[in-house]
Amino acid sequence: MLVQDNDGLDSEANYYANVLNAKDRPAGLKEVKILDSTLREGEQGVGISFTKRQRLQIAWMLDYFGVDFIEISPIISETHRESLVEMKKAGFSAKIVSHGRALPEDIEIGRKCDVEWVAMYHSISDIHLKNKLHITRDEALNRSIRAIEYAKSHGLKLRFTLEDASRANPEYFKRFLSEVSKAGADRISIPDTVGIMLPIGMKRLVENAKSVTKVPIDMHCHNDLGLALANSLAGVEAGADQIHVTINGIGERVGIASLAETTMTLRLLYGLRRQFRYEMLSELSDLVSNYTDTVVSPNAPLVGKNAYTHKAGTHLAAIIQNPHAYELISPRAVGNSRRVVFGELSGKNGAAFLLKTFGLEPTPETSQRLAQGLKNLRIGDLFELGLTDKLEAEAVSSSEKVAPTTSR
Ligand code: HCA
Ligand code: CU
Repeated sequence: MLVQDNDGLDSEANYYANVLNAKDRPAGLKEVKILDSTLREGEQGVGISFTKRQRLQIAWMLDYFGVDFIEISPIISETHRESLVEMKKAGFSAKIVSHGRALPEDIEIGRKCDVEWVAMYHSISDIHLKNKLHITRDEALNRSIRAIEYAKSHGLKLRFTLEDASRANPEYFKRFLSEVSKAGADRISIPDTVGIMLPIGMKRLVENAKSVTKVPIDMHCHNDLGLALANSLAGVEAGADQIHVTINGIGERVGIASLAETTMTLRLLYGLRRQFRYEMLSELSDLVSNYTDTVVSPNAPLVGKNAYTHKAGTHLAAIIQNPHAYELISPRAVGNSRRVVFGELSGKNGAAFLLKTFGLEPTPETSQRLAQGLKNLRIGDLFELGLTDKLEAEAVSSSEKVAPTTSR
């Protein structure tokens, strides 16, 4: 095995980048929690509907992976309610959250399933109040406080979500937050429901929240502009201590931050020392894509098929010496695997590797000729090979025969 340094998680190669990223952040950041909403937000994704068995298996695996909360909405259907009950019976370490509207009847459904935590949401933006709920700001607040009091009077822990918070009037947002906190919310979710925020805006929003409440804050960021993870992290830097994710980032429209990207970024770039089973990430991703009709993009970070596929000969030459030349972390750290594409970009290093794989002894001349031959074919990528540990070892010995390389 070529990788010796903890799969690159603490690679020295990243030193200067880490200085620029200011890796050593305040101790608080080492405490970030993860709420997985694959079974709630995820099921709101197009084409996604799990069976009870699938839900239970996903929950088992998420619990084993190490998330703090698993969210599901028992108000959707009887099978969702039954799934929640089974999840409760399974005795997970993760806490189960029953998600619903800020209405006593929704809270009651969760309560009957014997949950400790309920989550309730209420819109607070003017567009939602006017065009979705047809109520005034005061009515929205009163309704929410009544729901919180109902939950509290039944001894439940509750998270209150200020839906569409990023587009709400800032004064109303603060007033709402402080009232909700006073009424007894145990956590508060500040979602970017339509994915409109920039990281700097999200930081300000959380700072505004922090100026009026001490209740712990969740980040729930939608990915409409591809900024879900960046915005979640900005919120965390401003003091939020939990991020909502789903496997493969699935959810309403284009979804929210993904479990893999979020947990690995926290580990790699923020030095979070949580004991997540990162090596399950690819399996979790495959599981959800198999259970749904959703294909994971080959370009998906960490878990995509191309995340560890190397093509240019110069890259291949470098990674067979030290994979961290072009890989942040080892594929095995996230349960993925390394591949090499052969074709017109292979160069003499790729050609030498290929000769060796086919049982031929590469020399500088034969490698050069094969490289030229691959180029002359003019058909781009020819084929792809999984790079096992054995092949890697052989690759090193073949590259030593071709060295020195002039292309770097
Ligand atoms: C929804 C809205 C929500 C809630 C988020 C949360 C959002 O679909 O119910 O409860 O933290 O994006 O605002 O997903
Ligand atoms: Cu959402």
